[in-house]
Amino acid sequence: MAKRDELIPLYRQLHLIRRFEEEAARAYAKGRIGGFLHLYIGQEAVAVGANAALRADDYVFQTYRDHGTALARGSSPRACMAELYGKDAGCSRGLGGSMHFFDVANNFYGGYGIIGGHVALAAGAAYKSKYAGDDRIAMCFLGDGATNIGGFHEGMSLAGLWKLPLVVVIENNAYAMGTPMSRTTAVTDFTTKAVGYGMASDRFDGHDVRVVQEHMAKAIDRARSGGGPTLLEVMTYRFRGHSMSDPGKYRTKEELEERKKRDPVKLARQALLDLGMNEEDIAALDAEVEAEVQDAVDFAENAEPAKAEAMWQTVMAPEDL
Ligand SMILES: Cc1ncc(C[n+]2csc(CCOP(=O)(O)OP(=O)(O)O)c2C)c(N)n1
Ligand SMILES: [Mg+2]
Repeated sequence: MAKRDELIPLYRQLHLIRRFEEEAARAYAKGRIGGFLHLYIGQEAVAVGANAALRADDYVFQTYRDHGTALARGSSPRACMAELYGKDAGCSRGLGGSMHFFDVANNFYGGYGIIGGHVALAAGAAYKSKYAGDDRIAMCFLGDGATNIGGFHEGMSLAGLWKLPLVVVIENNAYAMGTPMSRTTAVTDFTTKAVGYGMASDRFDGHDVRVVQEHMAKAIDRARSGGGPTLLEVMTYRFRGHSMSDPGKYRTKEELEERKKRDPVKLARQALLDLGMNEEDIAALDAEVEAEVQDAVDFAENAEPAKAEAMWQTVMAPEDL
């Protein structure tokens, strides 16, 4: 029973992220959302499993594929959808869009377009924790393609040297845009990179949310208890293109279909059934999620556009900060 009760909110989050992004894709195709839109569909168990192991006051950083992480952290679907629509009620006041979600209240610190550059920022947050003597840890998500930028190595180097409470999570979805890992990286196992920085590491499958939660918890405990940083490589896959404009010609239909057999939302749903939850109760949960996503779309459609003055208010720190 306990296992089932623990899985229900995780399934709900997985399903919410999936449905949120499916509706975002639809709105994008209708021209309601401008700019870029990078979907997390297929990778949801990474963000949800991680969040289940984190504390609400831990610091979380992500690259531009950030919707799932923000929603898992607890950002409201309304504020997230409004951000995609470029509305003032968005989590970045409509100024950031898809790539730049930010939600201080939920300790979600972005949303960055410069891939890998944010590892140094996350190391900074972890340094703050150590310096202040609090026990908040920092978690930084990045893609397989982002490990070759300077910021990644700078952040890793200081984290290892100063034994910072940092967990660096490489979401290895096998591609950087259309480029397979074999063409970007000389090693096949990212955890070997941890050795050079004196960091612990772990590598695991990212499709079963419970497996993710379990492995994340170990790394988080290590960071929180003064054991230093960890590099995690989570094996995952994105079911959609890199962005909405990617026809995905670099992979075969067969590869995609094979990978979809390990859909994290379906796996969690099946696990609930195996744990004795009945179809009707799951359908009721799905209906709740459906209403929440529809409400977010309606809210975003009707919200006020981003305001020019917000740009000035957010460039300079307010005097009372
Ligand atoms: C410093 C930098 N160089 C190049 C780019 C262009 N770019 C955008 S996404 C991307 C690939 C990222 O792949 P990965 O890190 O594996 O993330 P994924 O899209 O698979 O989630 C690149 C090279 C960028 N945003 N920043
Ligand atoms: Mg990738």
